[in-house]
Amino acid sequence: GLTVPPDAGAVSAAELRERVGQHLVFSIGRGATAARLADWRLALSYAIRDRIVVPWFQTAERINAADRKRVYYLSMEFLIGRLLDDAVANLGLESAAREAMAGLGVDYDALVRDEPDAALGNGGLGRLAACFLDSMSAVGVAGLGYGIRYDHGLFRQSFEAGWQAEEAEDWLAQPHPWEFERPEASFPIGFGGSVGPGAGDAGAWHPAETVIAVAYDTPVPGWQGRWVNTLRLWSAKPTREFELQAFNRGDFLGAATPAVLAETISRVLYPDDSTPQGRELRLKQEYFFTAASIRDILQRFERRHGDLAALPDKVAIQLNDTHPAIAGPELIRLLVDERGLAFDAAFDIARGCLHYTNHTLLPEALERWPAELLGRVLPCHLEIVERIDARHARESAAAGRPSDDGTAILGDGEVRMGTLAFVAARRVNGVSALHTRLMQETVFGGLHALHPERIVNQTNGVTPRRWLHGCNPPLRALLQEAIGDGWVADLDRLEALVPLADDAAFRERFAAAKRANKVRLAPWLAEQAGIELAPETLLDVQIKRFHEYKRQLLNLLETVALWNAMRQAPEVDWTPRVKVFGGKAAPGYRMAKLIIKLINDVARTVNDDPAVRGRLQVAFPPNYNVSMAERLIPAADLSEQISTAGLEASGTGNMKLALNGALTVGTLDGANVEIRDRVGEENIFIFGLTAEEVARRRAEGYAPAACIAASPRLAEAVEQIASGRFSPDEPERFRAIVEDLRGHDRFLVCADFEAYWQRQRAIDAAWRDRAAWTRSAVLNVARCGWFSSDRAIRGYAKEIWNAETEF
Ligand code: DL6
Repeated sequence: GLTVPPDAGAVSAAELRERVGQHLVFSIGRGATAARLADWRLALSYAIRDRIVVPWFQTAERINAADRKRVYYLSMEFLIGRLLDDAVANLGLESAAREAMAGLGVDYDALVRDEPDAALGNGGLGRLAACFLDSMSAVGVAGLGYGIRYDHGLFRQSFEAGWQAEEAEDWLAQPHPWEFERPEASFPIGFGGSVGPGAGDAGAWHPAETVIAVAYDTPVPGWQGRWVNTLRLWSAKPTREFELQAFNRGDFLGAATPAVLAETISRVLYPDDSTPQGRELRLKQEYFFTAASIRDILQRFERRHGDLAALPDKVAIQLNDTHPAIAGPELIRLLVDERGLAFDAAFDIARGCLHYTNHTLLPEALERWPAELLGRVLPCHLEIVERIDARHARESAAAGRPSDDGTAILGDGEVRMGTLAFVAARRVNGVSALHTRLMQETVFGGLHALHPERIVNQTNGVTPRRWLHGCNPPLRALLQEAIGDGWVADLDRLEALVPLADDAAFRERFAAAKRANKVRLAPWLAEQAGIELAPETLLDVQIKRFHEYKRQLLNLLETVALWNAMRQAPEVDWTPRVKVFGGKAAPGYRMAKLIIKLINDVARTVNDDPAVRGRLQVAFPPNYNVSMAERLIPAADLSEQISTAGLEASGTGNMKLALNGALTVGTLDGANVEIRDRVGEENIFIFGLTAEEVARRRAEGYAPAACIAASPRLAEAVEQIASGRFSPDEPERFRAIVEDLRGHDRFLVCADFEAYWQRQRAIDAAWRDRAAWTRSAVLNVARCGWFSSDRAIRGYAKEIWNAETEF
């Protein structure tokens, strides 16, 4: 029979305190008097981790005993953030942990804040992977995440005279208490070399270079510790640490070279978001973690099962974007070269297991590798890609499709990874209803015609544990009193709040929770950005990666126009606002970095201007990350989701903010559409061109100059930027921005400006009727339960993976 885990959280404060004391001495090697905050944090983390290990084993036992289908989530990025508070909450140990630490004279909150963010991701795609890990444990999917254990995660951002500067991030400088090194779980991974005659036959590939992938496992406890999955991250190690002969010759650098070269592979996360990487190292990273994961998956399967044809019944592999798309060729290679299957049989097995999530339609973000590079780094895989392409062409021809329908994997000397992932997958999904429809109609139109059943939608979601229960204690407490805590594991229960939106007393308490979050934020915002946040001020936030299509520039132009309007009409009773920007730009993305500088220059000008004091302030706290999001989101009143329609695949920040009672100002893009459908048109501020209108405007030959000429406030703002109003020391500084706005404006900032301005003034007015505003905010919370990542994971399990959920 199955062993049911005991209540994992069953530990008293006294017992926990005892365990922390023991870990401090015996795991950290420090006495209480000498212990620093980090020592206490590590000691508590180990004591908490102890509570996870038994349920972790028991989960594995249950999965094995029931021979459950396993789900493998392959992702180049996991943007996890801090783990201590999350683990404590999942185990229901908050009061025990607080009491235990208070008894030891240590402030629990300071300890939580001491933990560095695990920032092994860039943005949405990586954070989605982290939410999905949490939800796979919460609903009880037999899931395992695979990724890379980067020594350095996403860079630390600072501002030097308003310009973004990047510094290496250092999350492993102190011991990382959540992981277990598994030196026995390691695989040699080859690169380069040659393919012997008869490629695709046994042992045909002779790599020139080999590194070892070593596993590090982190347990991922679900809600109430009922189920614990694993995140397995691979680290690159040399096959030989050290060249002793070189050392003996006195060549000390040469002696260390093999280690340095090998370890380079897992050294650093590529900081680029939505831009392709033409770098050989990036390709090696992708193959490195994918190959190690596929071998691990096959090994686990073969320990229990004999017949490889049963692989699709027992294994579902989800490719998070195309970064692990080499999984198809790799799995086929292992089945053909090392297991002796015929190519077609191997292809069918691979296609039975693999699934691919697309996260962007931006042409420049779709991965393509030069065939020459792929052939050099992975010669055997290039040959397999050619065979997959040939088979795809045969299927296409048999279905009567023209041979030049643009769906070939190889073309123009490149390998199109999106096409490869599509062809080798059983299901391909988009991440919002609109995005999925656009996939079918545009980028994957030809492939969709050939395989009309393949593309399905799974709208993104966010974990309610971190993004409501964890980050918003005042609202959590109010919800507990009003509707209990069933919503934490079943977010649809928030609907019970709907009638309370009309209850004035409840609204007052809801508004008080929001106010408490703003009061909590204020000192931090003052310290980070020199801003005074009064609780009655409308807190307007745009927090996300910097990209032109996300249009931080539209928000900034409106800020400048508002500043002008306030100066020109000081007698008007303006609605006071603090605008917060947060986000990083890829280090090589010049335009995004120039926009960051412009925001900082405008912020300085506006914040120094006594004419708008107490009315308009602009804050740009540096180094936006998961922990900063956890601070800002509960306090926000207004959520800026203003991308050019058709370009934001989904968004997840939009869901987090609405779930915490911020109203959205947004375009009909990505999941904004579904947020509107749920919260109701009257509780969201939609503006601007639709995806269809954007396409039409572009097809007609869009000219931004006409939009600028038609809007005196936009013209004034652009002219001020052009003339150096915000950069008197260098009037030409923002020329590239101005020229682009006037001449090209690829993301239709000017076309949407007036609609956005009007919407913002409607928001100013709406803020003045606080009862109505709060009513809308309550309804946003009440109706956003559907955006739980638990719902998304149940959808994947049922409609894509064909896998069971335990809870
Ligand atoms: O699906 C997660 C997330 C979406 O919510 C965002 O809309 C989308 O921009 C983002 N994409 C990426 C990078 N894309 N690539 N490749 O993070 O995915």
